[in-house]
Amino acid sequence: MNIWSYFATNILQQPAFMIGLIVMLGYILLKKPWYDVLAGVIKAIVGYLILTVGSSGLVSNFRPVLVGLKDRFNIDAMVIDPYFGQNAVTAGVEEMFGKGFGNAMILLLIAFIVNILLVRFSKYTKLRALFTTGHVQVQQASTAYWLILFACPFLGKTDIGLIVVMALVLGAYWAVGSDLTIEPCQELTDGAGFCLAHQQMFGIAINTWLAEKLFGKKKDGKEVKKIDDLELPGFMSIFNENMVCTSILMLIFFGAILCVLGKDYLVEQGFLKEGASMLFYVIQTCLYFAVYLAILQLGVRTFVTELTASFQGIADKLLPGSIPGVDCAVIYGFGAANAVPLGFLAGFCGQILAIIALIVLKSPVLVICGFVPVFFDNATIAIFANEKGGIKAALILPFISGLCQVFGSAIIAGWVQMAAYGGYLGMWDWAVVWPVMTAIMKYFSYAGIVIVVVGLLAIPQIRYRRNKEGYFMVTEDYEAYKELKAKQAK
Ligand code: ASC
Repeated sequence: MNIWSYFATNILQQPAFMIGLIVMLGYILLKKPWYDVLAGVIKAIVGYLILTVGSSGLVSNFRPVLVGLKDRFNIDAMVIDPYFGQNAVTAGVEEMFGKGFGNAMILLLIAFIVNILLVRFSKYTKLRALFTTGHVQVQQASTAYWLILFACPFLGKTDIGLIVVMALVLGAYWAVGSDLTIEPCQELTDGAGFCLAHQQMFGIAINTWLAEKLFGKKKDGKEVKKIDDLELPGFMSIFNENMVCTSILMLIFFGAILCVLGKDYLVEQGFLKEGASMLFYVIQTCLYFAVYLAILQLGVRTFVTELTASFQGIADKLLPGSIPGVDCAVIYGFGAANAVPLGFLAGFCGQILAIIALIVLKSPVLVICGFVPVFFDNATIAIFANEKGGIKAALILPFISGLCQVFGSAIIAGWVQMAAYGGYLGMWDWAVVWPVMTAIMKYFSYAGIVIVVVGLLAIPQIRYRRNKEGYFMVTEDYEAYKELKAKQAK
């Protein structure tokens, strides 16, 4: 148990070291000389840590701005954000269910083993993706722990039975969800060899599909207009450059919110020094958005090639046909860079509209936007939507996603009573997919658990049967897959 918990806290839950371990293992299996292994591991860990500086910089800089709205106007609302959700579980699970939080971490380990086994037996399960984003797994294990305890109180008699059932559900969700992102990621990155293991995996699959179906190639064969095809006239052309575009959009958007919060509030909270210039504080804070995005992209460039090159060793020897699932921010290094700020803003409009609707409808649960769902989900969805359906899809689908995040979270967190503890995870899959799974388990009890697990595991089977030839080719030989797709399209 001690070894497990040492491994869990220091490696499994720290994606940088988890990725480092995977790279080391992969290169050793490829029989690389020791110095190549060492260099690869260092680049992978440093690259991932750079990515973390970017993403946590964004979170720590902009979360207080959004949450500030709640304090400033004294709204009693729950924040939809993974960290607030995590705090809510830690604070409430004992009181609600009489079960300690420690079990949630054992759940994480067993669910991860379920994921590995499902991929190991890909011949039968048709699952190809390994989850590597441990910090996200911690948040999801906590929330799943609560949701399943709520849905299936009858499981609670023995801890072992409870955890095993939970691990089956969660492990299947991890394996099936990340697997769903394989084709969208491979097509977007031209076969870079990774997929996403995050909190909007079903969201990516569904929105990519919708983008193609609703906004994709027209009947007359004309290509759709993507963000990068947009030729803006005159002074607007400066928006073509990502850094300029992000900076200006964020200056307008966060600048307005900071002004609404007001100088007094900012000084009171310690964000702004007494007597400092408000104007330059606003400018600097907002421009940091572009700074952290640039850092994030540097991190991606540093570690992705190491990870995917070394993973070949694991795919050859240990987990045939598999690829690693990584943080959603990795995709910001690919696709149209301007989809990131645009998706964020579109998603934010959706969330605000939904929040206004909750207020008007006098919902018992009010919601405040958290930075992580509004940014990381919607920017990610926009990148995929733009690729398949162009700029319209990249604006409309994240907007709808913003509505789903708020309404879905309000409904589920109100129902399972997590709202009372101030937060809910709030990311796409957890606002849309998990509420449905929770409801099925709640109303059909044991049969519900079976429906959920079998239903999840049926997804890759159906997808495999629809494209037997290309299914494993997409991870094993992307060039051949492209040829096959071109042939199929004719
Ligand atoms: C999350 C979460 C984060 C971010 C990060 C995005 O869900 O907990 O810290 O998204 O992973 O890069």
